[in-house]
Amino acid sequence: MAYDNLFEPVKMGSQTLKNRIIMAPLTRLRSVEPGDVPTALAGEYYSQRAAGAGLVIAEATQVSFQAKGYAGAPGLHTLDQTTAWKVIVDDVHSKGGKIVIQLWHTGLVAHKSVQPDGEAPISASAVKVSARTSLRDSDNQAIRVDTTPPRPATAEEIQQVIADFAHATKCAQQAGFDGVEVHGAHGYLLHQFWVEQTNQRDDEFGGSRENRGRLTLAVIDACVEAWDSDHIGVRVSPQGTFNSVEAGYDEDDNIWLIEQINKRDLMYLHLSEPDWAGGTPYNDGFRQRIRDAFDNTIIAAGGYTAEKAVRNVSAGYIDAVAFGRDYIANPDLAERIRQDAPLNKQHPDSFYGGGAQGYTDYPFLDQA
Ligand code: STR
Repeated sequence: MAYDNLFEPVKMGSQTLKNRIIMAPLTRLRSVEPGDVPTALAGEYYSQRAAGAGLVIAEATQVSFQAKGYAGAPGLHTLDQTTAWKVIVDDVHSKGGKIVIQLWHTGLVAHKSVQPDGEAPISASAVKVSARTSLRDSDNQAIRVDTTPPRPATAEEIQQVIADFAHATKCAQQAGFDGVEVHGAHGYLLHQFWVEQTNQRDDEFGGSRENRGRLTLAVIDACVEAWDSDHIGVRVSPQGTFNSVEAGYDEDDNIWLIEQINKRDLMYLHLSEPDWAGGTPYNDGFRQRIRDAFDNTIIAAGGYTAEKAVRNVSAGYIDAVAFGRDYIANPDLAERIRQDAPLNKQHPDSFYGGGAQGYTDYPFLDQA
């Protein structure tokens, strides 16, 4: 079998994943508003996929109402949300799956109409970038709109963001998740602090790389404090520009940040490689630098094929691979890779918003 090494179990902290094929966190914008509560359909969607995957990483989920940037993205900070997620997690566990949840604050990638009191969203500084977000029309369909300009977070708001990540981590633990992934990637709030383009602060959260990395590391530390290091992972997207937030192409800075993350002895590091969004692919030299900087499990995502995953796992650069769009369209993706079977056609029109169509109705191999 060509893809054998993807089917070897792998450690994730003190847990063991049955294989190395992971469902990437995928925004689907199907939650109920107001309240940002995930639906029962989400339980079906995730458990369909969790049965075969080594791990499911649930979609990016708000840590507060202020953290919201997209209409239809779920939260995990109220009792209603926690209760709804628990049903989903129980469903996944009953199918023998594992599931962690990605937590985010979207920062400037937001629209004032989804913010509490219609206020301007926070960011590191009042720097507007040409990002797009998504609202809902009267039929609950996703509509793309330009983001509205951000305002700089106050010192108190920064502390509140840190506390909100810790609170959401506690909610995740209560809901029964197998862990939490901090979204430090893709031009969202933590990344907006890390990047010089969007961070022009002159306090201890701006300027040097120590200062620009401070929020990401403080959030990780707060999540570890709320649960423990064995259940906290983090996603970063070094060397890639997303949501028009310029990554900054200083490899040394990015390796420095990974080294600081490594000191936290986390469950995993999740790399989002630039090429899925049109960026320059990593070279092996950079892959090796990341491997050398991080001792625990490394998951990589971004334009991966099974071939590329086998290669990078064999070389020791990564331990597991996460697939995004292929997992939207193929609930049994791992089994299809094992059998080298063809993949379903993707329907991008139903990626964001809507209901069961394009969500829970992609056929399994034995139904095709
Ligand atoms: C970027 C990467 C990430 O971490 C989360 C998301 C989810 C929402 C996506 C976003 C993506 C890319 C831009 C999208 C947005 C929904 C609407 C927006 C596709 C994948 C646009 O249509 C421009």
